[in-house]
Amino acid sequence: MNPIAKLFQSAKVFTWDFMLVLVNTFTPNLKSGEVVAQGHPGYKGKWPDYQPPKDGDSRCACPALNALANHGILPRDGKNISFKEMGRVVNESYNFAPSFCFFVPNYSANFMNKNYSKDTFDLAELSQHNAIEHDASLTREDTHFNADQSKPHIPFVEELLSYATGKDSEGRALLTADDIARYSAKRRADSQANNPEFSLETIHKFFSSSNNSTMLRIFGGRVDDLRTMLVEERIPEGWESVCQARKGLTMASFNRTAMTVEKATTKFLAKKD
Ligand code: HEM
Ligand SMILES: *[C@@H]1O[C@H](CO)[C@@H](O)[C@H](O)[C@H]1NC(C)=O
Ligand SMILES: *[C@@H]1O[C@H](CO)[C@@H](O)[C@H](O)[C@H]1NC(C)=O
Ligand SMILES: *[C@@H]1O[C@H](CO)[C@@H](O)[C@H](O)[C@H]1NC(C)=O
Ligand SMILES: *[C@@H]1O[C@H](CO)[C@@H](O)[C@H](O)[C@H]1NC(C)=O
Ligand SMILES: *[C@@H]1O[C@H](CO)[C@@H](O)[C@H](O)[C@H]1NC(C)=O
Ligand SMILES: *[C@@H]1O[C@H](CO)[C@@H](O)[C@H](O)[C@H]1NC(C)=O
Ligand SMILES: CC(=O)N[C@H]1CO[C@H](CO)[C@@H](O)[C@@H]1O
Repeated sequence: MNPIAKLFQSAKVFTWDFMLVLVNTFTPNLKSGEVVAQGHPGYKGKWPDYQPPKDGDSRCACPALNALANHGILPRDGKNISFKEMGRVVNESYNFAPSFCFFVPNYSANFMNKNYSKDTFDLAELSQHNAIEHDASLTREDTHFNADQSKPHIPFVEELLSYATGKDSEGRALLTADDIARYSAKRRADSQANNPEFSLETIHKFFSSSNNSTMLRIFGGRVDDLRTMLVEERIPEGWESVCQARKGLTMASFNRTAMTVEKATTKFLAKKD
């Protein structure tokens, strides 16, 4: 079976996700300012206080999860987190659909050989190489060059943001799917050329494009907000997810963006040879 089809073989989660797609289609979107529900951190753009990680705190290769710990929405030390808690806060803070927020933590529990319902983990455990974490990332050096995946590599982030060609109605810079794909193609070509241990299996290409597609679907590609998120791993003041679907960003909808970016990346890579 092809690896992406295999990843999605869980019929139960898929049926659930599809029902959420229908609910999203037939219900009005959430209003601006109400994407985070009342009573939760981030309601009306008021995020709890940001503190960068201290020595000994646990962080991972995911900027969005690190940011939740930096704001104290996940434990500030990044330790002893339950899989359910991770799913819940991703749902509440970023408006990912509950199907996604079960599926990815459950997938993570499996690669850590842990039990989804009763075990806990430290953020650093999410960075296991070639589980979800992979080579040619947009914000991290390859594990071969830097075993510490907990911090962004700022030159990559700045270079990525410099690829932005879009503009919003107020003239602010926007990263488009094609911009991300162009930079991604560059990162893959560089890693392939320079990293003797380079690997990027189909499944990791898909993960990499998924991770990028959150930059579009949750951050709207806005360069200012992405810089804050990717450099400081901080949620900007007043920020809320640009996804206003009532049940959040579904796996199906996310997949469409990921596939678009992946196709464009392949196209840009092909042009280079
Ligand atoms: C649900 C739990 C989540 C898990 C377990 C997770 C895990 C990961 C991991 C392991 C990586 C590193 C992949 C790599 O090597 O590049 C990553 C990257 C990333 N994730 Fe997450 N993530 C989660 C949720 C999110 C959410 C909600 C967002 C956005 C709001 C997000 C945005 C990103 C971005 C932008 C990257 C960077 C990609 C890169 O450097 O190329 N993630 N995530
Ligand atoms: C969650 O992970 C378990 C353990 O691998 C897997 O068997 C199960 O199918 C997953 N649950 C769902 C509903 O996908
Ligand atoms: C981890 O968290 C659980 C509650 O979620 C708590 O019972 C346990 O004592 C904590 N363990 C450590 C080492 O802090
Ligand atoms: C996880 O633990 C629960 C509660 O002890 C148990 O019912 C379940 O079967 C375990 N799941 C797996 C995948 O081992
Ligand atoms: C997204 O970024 C990854 C690195 O995480 C890169 O390898 C992948 O090609 C990118 N996919 C895109 C731009 O869609
Ligand atoms: C990054 O990679 C995988 C694949 O979707 C996922 O587990 C992780 O949550 C991604 N980041 C997302 C979806 O934001
Ligand atoms: C994601 O898209 C691919 C290609 O378009 C498709 O084969 C796959 O079934 C889709 N998966 C989901 C979850 O929609
Ligand atoms: C932001 C938020 O809380 N989103 C959703 C999280 O999951 C619940 C349960 O499905 C939804 O009702 C919320 O809308």
